[in-house]
Amino acid sequence: MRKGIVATVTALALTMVMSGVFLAGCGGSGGAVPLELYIPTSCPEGESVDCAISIPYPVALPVVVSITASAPSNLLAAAVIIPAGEVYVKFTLEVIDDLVPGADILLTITASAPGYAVDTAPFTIIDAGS
Ligand SMILES: [Ca+2]
Repeated sequence: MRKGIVATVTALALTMVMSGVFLAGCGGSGGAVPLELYIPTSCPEGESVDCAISIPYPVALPVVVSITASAPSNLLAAAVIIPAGEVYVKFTLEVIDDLVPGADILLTITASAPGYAVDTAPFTIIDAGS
């Protein structure tokens, strides 16, 4: 029943701690703690890409990060969880081939979590031409 291009976020299994690594721009400015979304700039239909989300320092509770797309029909509801005490989680963004030729689609992917500043990244779905 899928229509158009669908991207799904899957595979939450792999986690790692970026010990001692602090990201640029995290200096306290009084604002919310920033999320950092790491995502390739594009992915062809039918393929998947490795992505990650991080926070600047570990916290005592898991951080549930919602992943959304600027065209909601292109991204199934997805959330990734940064485990308690960790600052980093990897996930996979899978772009499903709709088997219909069409133009490439530029999306904005947004990561958000309560108490954190959102992060966004551009992401182009490259049409497979089939
Ligand atoms: Ca297509």
